[in-house]
Amino acid sequence: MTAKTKNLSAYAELSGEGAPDIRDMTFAVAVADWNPEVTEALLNGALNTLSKHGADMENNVHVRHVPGSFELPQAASLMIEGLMPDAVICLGCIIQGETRHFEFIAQAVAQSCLHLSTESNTPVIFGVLTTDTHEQAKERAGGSHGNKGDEAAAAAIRMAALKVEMDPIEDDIFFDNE
Ligand code: RBF
Repeated sequence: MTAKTKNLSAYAELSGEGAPDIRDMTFAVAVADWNPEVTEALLNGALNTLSKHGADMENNVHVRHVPGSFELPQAASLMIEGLMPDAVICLGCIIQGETRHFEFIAQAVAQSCLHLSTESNTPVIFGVLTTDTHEQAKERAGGSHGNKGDEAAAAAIRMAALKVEMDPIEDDIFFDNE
């Protein structure tokens, strides 16, 4: 199946990769309130996927809302500093018809998420829909094309597992005095 035809929620299966144990992993989710009916659906998808794969939803999943997608990278940065999560998921919806700055905002947010990811070595997942119309956004937020929130959470799980795998083993810093 090509990326063009694949339902976004199909990426959340994680079966081919072997499902990592995420009970002890911490996830931060930043959600933009612009186009809220879309971003709430993205949030539901992301939370369902984290829960389905075994995240400790009460203790290890932290959700914060921001005004719009432009604020997502700063929210991600603050959450990395404050919570030291294994991954951050940024959720937003930028619709071309609604702003002449569409491309500036979308590119700025994408670049900032990538930059923050590599600078902090904490995966920052770009779960932001960038569509021409509101209808297209709804199709990708629990509609006929699945849910981008599912796909973003699955990407966060895979990258968090990689981060944990590559972290220096903590045991190494403890010395046995005996
Ligand atoms: N934020 C979004 O997440 N998606 C949008 O489609 C969107 N369109 C906007 C259109 C206009 C005219 C303005 C002023 C803001 C828009 N924003 C949108 C909000 C933006 O990301 C940010 O929150 C505000 O510009 C404040 O910095």
